[in-house]
Formats: sequence, structure tokens, C-alpha cells
Amino acid sequence: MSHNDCIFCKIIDGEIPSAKVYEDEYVYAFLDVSQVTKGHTLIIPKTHTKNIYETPPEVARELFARVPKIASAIKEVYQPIGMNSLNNNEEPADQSVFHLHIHVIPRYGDGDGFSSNWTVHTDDYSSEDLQQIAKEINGNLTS
Ligand code: DGP
Repeated sequence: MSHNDCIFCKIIDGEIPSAKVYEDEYVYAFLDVSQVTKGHTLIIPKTHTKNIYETPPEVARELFARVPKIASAIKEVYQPIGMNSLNNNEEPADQSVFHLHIHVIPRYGDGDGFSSNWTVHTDDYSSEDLQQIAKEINGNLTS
């Protein structure tokens, strides 16, 4: 089901041109127009879903099932030294297009254009804290 005003739905429907990497019944994969590194690909479900929270398991299953295949093809052709696959959800986490997508970004070494910057707070959490947090999350699983 495609959504009016969704640019990725328009890409799937061919209304907006894209550099298609792969397509089947469930997913569409194409080059991100803002290439972070050569081969940076977006993999999207054909079913419109806004983000990870709203994604039914069967849509997630088909989407994630295609990631290894596409990542491996990128690896094969460009021989990157690493690969990041990631998904942004909501604006504060850098989501700018509200149709679920997985970025697959091949890595070529320092200065290749990608940086993931995070600060670890290992000392702030005891093992009891970790057990408690895990329990709280687990207690809120719905499906
Ligand atoms: P995100 O920030 O995680 O929501 O990523 C959205 C990506 O989509 C961003 O890296 C740029 C890319 N993008 C946006 N519009 C278009 C488009 O019309 N064509 C293509 N190929 N990519 C697009």
C-alpha cells in the first residue's frame, strides 16, 4: 500500500527515478542520493510503514532477510573493509524520510565519510542496573 506524499513510495512506484539495486515482491533497494560512501544503499519494504515501531513482524522479516544478500553484493563488487547497516527512527535520531529504511554503508577506511560517534557509560551501570533495565524492557514486550 503506497502513501501519498511519501517519496519512497513514489520511488517504488517509479514516479520518482532511482538507481535501483534490487527489487522483488516485498522490498526495493536503491542507491541513496546522498552517498556517504560508494555503494551506500537503502533497502525499503514495499509496504509503507513509518518506522521500526510501526512495522509488523512479517514486513520486518522480509526486509531484514534481504540485507545480507545486498550487503554481500556490495562487498563483492567494491571490496570494502567493513559495512555498517543502520536504521534511523524519528527526527531526533536523524530520520528524515518517514518510510522505514535500512542504510547499508560500505566502509573504506578513515575519512571515508561515515562516522558514528558514541560515548559509552559503562561505569554508570552496575550489573544489577543492567539486570533491572533488561527486566523493564522485557516487561513491555507486546508481541
Ligand atoms: P534518513 O535520514 O535515515 O531518514 O535517510 C533518508 C535518506 O534518504 C537520506 O540519506 C537521503 C535519502 N533520500 C532522500 N530523498 C531521496 C530521493 O529522492 N532519492 C534517493 N535515492 N534518496 C533519497
